[in-house]
Amino acid sequence: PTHKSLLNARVIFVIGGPGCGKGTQCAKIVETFNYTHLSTGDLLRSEVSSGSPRGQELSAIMERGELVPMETVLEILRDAIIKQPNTIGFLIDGFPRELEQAIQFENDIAVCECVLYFECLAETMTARLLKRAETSGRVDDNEETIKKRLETFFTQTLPVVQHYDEKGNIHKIAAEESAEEIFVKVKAILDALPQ
Ligand code: B4P
Repeated sequence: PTHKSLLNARVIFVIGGPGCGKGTQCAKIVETFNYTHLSTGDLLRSEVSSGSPRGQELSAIMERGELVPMETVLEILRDAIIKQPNTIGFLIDGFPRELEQAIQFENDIAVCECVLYFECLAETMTARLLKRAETSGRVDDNEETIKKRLETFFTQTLPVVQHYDEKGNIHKIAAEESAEEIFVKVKAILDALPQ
């Protein structure tokens, strides 16, 4: 793979709408492949639970279903990446969520080898998130925020899909089935990457 600047590891972006199953698939991927899973959502939530002033601001943005500022995301992502100097690869989950994040990351941090895009109907994603809401305690797992998160995805993240479509390094994975069935397709894609 082509590597650049900060690291000597493969970089795979994992994107899709809210509730498409990206976090779920990443958890399965790391059971089989030796990659490091970094979820920007999880990183942001741990910044929130640290109780820092910045955390409070982030929580409010997430509760509105909007994107947090790019500089913040890139900073916490870069910090997390440099803590793993020996990994063979990064699965960067929930990123990039807007075209500018993709361009900035690839310019400043590393080149992305490929993108996994989980394609799912809005109704399916909504149903999954409402189910998760019963137990997650997440400020953004409620009907109103879910609507806004979907809208944010369609307006801000779909251009990222189009960008990598044009570059030709995106894998679109139908994500309506069970997590196990979806993982069979994911594994085949990752097995086929050059060693
Ligand atoms: P995320 O944490 O990324 O939240 P998400 O989109 O809901 O994905 P998640 O990984 O949690 O859920 P998944 O689809 O796996 O982002 C939260 C917020 O953080 C954003 O709204 C934004 O404000 C901010 N943010 C994050 N990254 C950012 C960035 N780069 N830039 C700016 N802001 C950023 O799973 C959902 C549910 O579906 C689970 O309960 C799961 O069990 C279930 N599920 C999964 N697969 C299933 C399947 N196949 N069948 C049935 N159920 C399934």
